[in-house]
Amino acid sequence: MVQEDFSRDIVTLTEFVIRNQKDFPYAKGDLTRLLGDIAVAAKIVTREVRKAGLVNILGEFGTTNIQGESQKKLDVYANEQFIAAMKHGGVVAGVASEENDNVVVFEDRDCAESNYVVCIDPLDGSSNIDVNVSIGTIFSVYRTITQKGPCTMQDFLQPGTEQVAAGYIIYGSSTMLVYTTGHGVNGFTLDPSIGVFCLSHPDLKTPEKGQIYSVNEGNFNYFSKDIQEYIHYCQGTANDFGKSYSCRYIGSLVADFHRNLIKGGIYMYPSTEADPKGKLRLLYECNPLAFIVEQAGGKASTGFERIMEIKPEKLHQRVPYFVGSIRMVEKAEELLRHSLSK
Ligand code: AHM
Ligand code: MG
Repeated sequence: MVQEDFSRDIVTLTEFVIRNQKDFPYAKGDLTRLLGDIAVAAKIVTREVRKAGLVNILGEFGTTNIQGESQKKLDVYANEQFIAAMKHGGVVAGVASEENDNVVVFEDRDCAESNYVVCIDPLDGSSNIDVNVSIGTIFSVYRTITQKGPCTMQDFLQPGTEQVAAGYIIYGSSTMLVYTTGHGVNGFTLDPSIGVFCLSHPDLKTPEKGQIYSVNEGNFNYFSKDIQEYIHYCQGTANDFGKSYSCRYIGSLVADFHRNLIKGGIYMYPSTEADPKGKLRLLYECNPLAFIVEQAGGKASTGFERIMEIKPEKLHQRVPYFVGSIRMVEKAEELLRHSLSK
């Protein structure tokens, strides 16, 4: 008799999350459901991103968000898709989104009694939407603190150390979903032929040091002397490699972060005179990527303190951001501290 070989190499996202439910000490099945809902919304957004240019989804929506940034049609579309996916899933009590002034509280019974809230940047890198450059989604999951009834603001204003899961989706030459629950980082690539996220980057670790620095150097003259000094360090040869680093800056945080995570590097969005808090938002940009980078062996800092230890004061709070390979972030911190002590 011929023995059939039914083995296969593919591990799907769903299979992987179920297999690792033991890593997630809370209600079994809820996180599986939540990640599944996020994955479905990511596929819907991928579909729209892939046909952008062919259909009428590029360009301005004609509104601005609370931060005064004009909203693109895809920003608004992605926001609706992710929020709808989480509302229908029934395991999320509310969502804080870059695109909404206030938190969206789900009041129906299933949601109100659920244990999680999500902070999300539904489509990061908006300025790149219209020009066919990689964009992304960033998300962060917290357990609710509010005991009874609908979630409240305090559920969202928790330090990053309280995150129970975080991840991002990159809509690049392929679509990838990368996430952590605090037990390492795993990456899944969407196989478009079967419409399934498949494990492609198991147990991701970021190099301790790299040769890439990512910063908007157009702001150089507005950076403080110590930041300028660090940039000069990156451009010089007095480092472990004896040659200047490469500057790579896409202007899509997810894409810059993802490249540096894999190759080794540092991404910076420091404060400027005009923006003493920098540009990036703590809750749905900095904290989730900080959780991921730390789980991958890297570091995320304001230059002076660990990002994940900041106690948020408001929803759309901004912080200066240095994230990436541990030795590179430490070097930036060293120069910043040094200048402070002068
Ligand atoms: P967004 O959420 O409105 O897209 O803004 C965040 C983006 C990041 O993706 C990117 O790293 C940064 O803003 C780029 O800003 P700048 O154009 O000032 O360099
Ligand atoms: Mg953003």
